[in-house]
Amino acid sequence: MITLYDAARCPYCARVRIVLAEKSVEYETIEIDLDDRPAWIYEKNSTGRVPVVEEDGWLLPESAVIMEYLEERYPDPPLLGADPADKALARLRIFRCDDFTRPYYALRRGDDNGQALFAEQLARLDARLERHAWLSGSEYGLADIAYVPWVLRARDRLGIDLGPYPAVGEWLALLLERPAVAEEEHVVAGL
Ligand SMILES: N[C@@H](CCC(=O)N[C@@H](CS)C(=O)NCC(=O)O)C(=O)O
Repeated sequence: MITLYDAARCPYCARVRIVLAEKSVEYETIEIDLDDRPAWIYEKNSTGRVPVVEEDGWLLPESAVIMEYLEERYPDPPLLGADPADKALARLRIFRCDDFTRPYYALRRGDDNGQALFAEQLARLDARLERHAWLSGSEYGLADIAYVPWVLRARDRLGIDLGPYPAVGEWLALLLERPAVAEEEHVVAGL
């Protein structure tokens, strides 16, 4: 049985929750209070961060690595396309996701240019999704899962209007048809 060291409000944990749900993997959750993290969490991950998964004493931190691990460990349904070019592109998007999330955090902190920087990232995402329905290549997959937790939180926690980004709005609507992603909308609503 997999244990997920989790925090409801953490978008990195949300990535892992979505992948586990897509693959119908049973797991137990240990909720970590991010405002008062237990000292033992450093024994699970030297950075003290969540998510971490544990399986029979084996520990794995870092959401992007965990997503790939789960993809290999539970290949069905696949979330990384069969085509090497699609796979590479999805990995590239995940690798560069920080370019999207850094401005999100700048906005959340109330940095002077946070609003403009995040708007620029949303416009880029919109342009990309106008050309291709999915970030992961020809089908929904890990890259879409990697980004959606921040888009949901931007809309529902930071009050960002997605109206000016119609392709992002359509992409999100399609994602929310998936129970694994819809569940995250509920999680965010409860924060
Ligand atoms: N690169 C890590 C980032 C994880 C992360 O920053 N998690 C946050 C919660 S959203 C955390 O544990 N923060 C506690 C801290 O930074 O001390 C990943 O992708 O898993």
